Amino acid sequence: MGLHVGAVMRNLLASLAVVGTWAGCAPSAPSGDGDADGLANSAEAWLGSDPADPDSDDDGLLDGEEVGLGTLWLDPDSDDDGYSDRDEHYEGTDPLDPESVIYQGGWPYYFEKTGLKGGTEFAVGERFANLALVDQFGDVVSLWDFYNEDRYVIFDFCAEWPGRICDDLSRWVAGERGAIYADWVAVAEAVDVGALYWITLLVEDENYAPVDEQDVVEWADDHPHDRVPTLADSNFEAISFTDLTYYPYLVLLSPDLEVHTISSDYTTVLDAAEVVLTPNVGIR
Ligand SMILES: [Ca+2]
Ligand SMILES: [Ca+2]
Ligand SMILES: [Ca+2]
Ligand SMILES: [Ca+2]
Repeated sequence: MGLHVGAVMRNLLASLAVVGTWAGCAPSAPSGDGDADGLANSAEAWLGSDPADPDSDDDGLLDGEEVGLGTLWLDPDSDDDGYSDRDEHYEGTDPLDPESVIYQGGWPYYFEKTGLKGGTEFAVGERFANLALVDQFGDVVSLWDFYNEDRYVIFDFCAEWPGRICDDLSRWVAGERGAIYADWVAVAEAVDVGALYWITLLVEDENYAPVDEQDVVEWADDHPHDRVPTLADSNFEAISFTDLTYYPYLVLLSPDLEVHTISSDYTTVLDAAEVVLTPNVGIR
């Protein structure tokens, strides 16, 4: 449908361009393109876009670009799949097909991440490294895509071999709310509603060997949660960055992905998460 509408619009704009030529305006650029978005003011009047705003829907694509691409110039996410037209165009997914997405898991995407600094040192107040790790859908996930305005992030470094603790923790996040984690119910609820990002980084399998992509598929199947990416730290990139040696190990990050709390005791990190979440949980 979107493609069809786009084609109709392109034909219509071609007609308008002809009208502009008849009116004696400059033939090289759209006549009277006050906001320099590639559309004549007369075309914008017809399309309903803002002749004084080059990007009427603020998605990062000019009104004229959107007409060319066939995307909606008054809707930043033409196919309602959660990824903006600009982000999809940039990443090469189809902005007119909701089945074509940047991450099949629906994880966030941060267009400006290449402008972020840091990521070279693991310490409180320093930004975590921008590693690219494969998730349970086989997508390569950039950690800096989780950069945001108001949601804290927990990295849960896990291995299959320690037996119950990593397993229990992931089961708890997935919804098996056992008594041992009752103190941090606000943390689990925040993950459920998307007020806190929980990212499981699976590092070693039951034989102490690096996990492969099948291991994260199975871990995610055994501990299913729609909002939790399970990433394969197959080359020990993440665990080496942190210099950690045991599991489970939680790291709390602030929304700008700077390390907020490190502790050898994962319950200390859950406590810290509870504290930073309390205002958000209270008002939602
Ligand atoms: Ca405009
Ligand atoms: Ca736009
Ligand atoms: Ca989209
Ligand atoms: Ca899409």
